[in-house]
Amino acid sequence: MSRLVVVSNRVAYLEKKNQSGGLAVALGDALRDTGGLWFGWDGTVVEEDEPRPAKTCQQGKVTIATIPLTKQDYEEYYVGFANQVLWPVCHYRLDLVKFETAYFDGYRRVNARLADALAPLLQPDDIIWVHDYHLISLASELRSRGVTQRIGFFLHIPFPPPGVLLAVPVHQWLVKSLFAYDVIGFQTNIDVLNFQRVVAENIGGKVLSDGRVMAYGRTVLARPFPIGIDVDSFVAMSHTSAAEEAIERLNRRHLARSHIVGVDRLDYTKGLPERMKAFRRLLELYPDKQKTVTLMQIAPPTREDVAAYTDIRQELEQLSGSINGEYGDFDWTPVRYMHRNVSRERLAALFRGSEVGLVTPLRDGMNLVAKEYIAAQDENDPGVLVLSRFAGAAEDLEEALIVNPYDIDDIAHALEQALTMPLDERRSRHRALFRRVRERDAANWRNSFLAALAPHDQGAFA
Ligand code: ADQ
Repeated sequence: MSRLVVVSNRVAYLEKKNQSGGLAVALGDALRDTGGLWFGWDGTVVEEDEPRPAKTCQQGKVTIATIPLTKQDYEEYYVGFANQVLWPVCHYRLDLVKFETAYFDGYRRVNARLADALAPLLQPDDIIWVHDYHLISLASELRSRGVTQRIGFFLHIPFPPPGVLLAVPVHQWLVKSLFAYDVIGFQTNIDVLNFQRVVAENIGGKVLSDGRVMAYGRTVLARPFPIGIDVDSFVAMSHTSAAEEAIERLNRRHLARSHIVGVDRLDYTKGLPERMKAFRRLLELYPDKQKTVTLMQIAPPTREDVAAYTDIRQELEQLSGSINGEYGDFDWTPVRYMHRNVSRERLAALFRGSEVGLVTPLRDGMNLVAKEYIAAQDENDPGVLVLSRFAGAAEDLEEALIVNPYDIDDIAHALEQALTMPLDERRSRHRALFRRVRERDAANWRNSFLAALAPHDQGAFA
């Protein structure tokens, strides 16, 4: 029986409950069930630059193996190439790309180092599942160290169309690196089509009718595997007595007001300034909403070493301050804006206690918050999801109110529609959405990816 080896940039410690970040949440859920090895960076930055073996520890059925990064690695690989080249490019933000040769060298160096530390831990029957844009070249590094096991890659963020990807000077190298995997998983059909276009139009490869792609002498499977959430545990969390109490407190504190909730990492891709402007527009266009509705936005800061992230923090503080100054009253604060991580139980309660879930990224691989909001609702009196058409989740969740996140008026009208939607319509939309969220849950995502990756004579994992 095969052992599952998961590799991601950051390894999340499974006992930590209130982490933000979709990857940590989704992988924590997946590994807790199957067990196996989870390998990656431990999140620390050290001064010295000497090769060191991975440190391991056991958490339940999962062995965690980690290495630190040096300061130079952190700056060039993580802050540089991963977060100032790949992240903005994959989110179609060429204006924010800062390509430097040193960043690219750092990226290759760290992937090689990770391969050096991982290769000795591998067993012949392992199945290796690599996650996300930090580790595109890990498989080719492992292959050059003699690793022949099946290796799959899942991209959690969007894959851009050729016109955007080609702006990265090393785009050919990136695509070639992907061909060292056996299975390449994307979130949506659009991402797969973008990848197929690059293969067919830019690198002289071929797309086969069964979804496989051929180039560089290899044939690999490239398919969508839309990520989901652990529905049952989220439903259970939103129904605990602590959740009921939190909802009651929320309602008591805010009298008979409706709540709109947004929960995102503080990232320029999440459309946060546009969202606040849309809320202001709602109050402007529909004055009857003044004093009756509150926007609660939770946005813990991330990647504060990248300038674009500090800029957005300032912008949001100014916006929420100015909306509260303009519209607030002694007994009403229109925008409540918080920068911290919140426990998952509390989040579930907040989602359940809010009449509208507002999820308006400018571009997002999937967006798990949209799915969590649906899972947390009371089916007899559910809230309404307002969702960006540019979130991967919109491919599936078509009964949400789908908006253009760049169009402030469109969002404001959708908010009004959500706040006044009759109960029957809310219930029927929620029923359809909940069915979809359940069908495509975390277990389905993991099982279908691993079934595609497993050697053909095996299906199970030890
Ligand atoms: P993210 O960009 O991090 O993930 P998302 O999918 O919404 O975005 O996941 C965020 C997760 O963190 C959710 O589970 C949410 O509940 C949690 N979270 C957010 N803010 C929090 C807070 N203040 N306190 C506690 N928890 C918080 C990336 C991609 C997404 C893709 C996921 C998974 O950008 O598009 O859906 O990976 O593949």
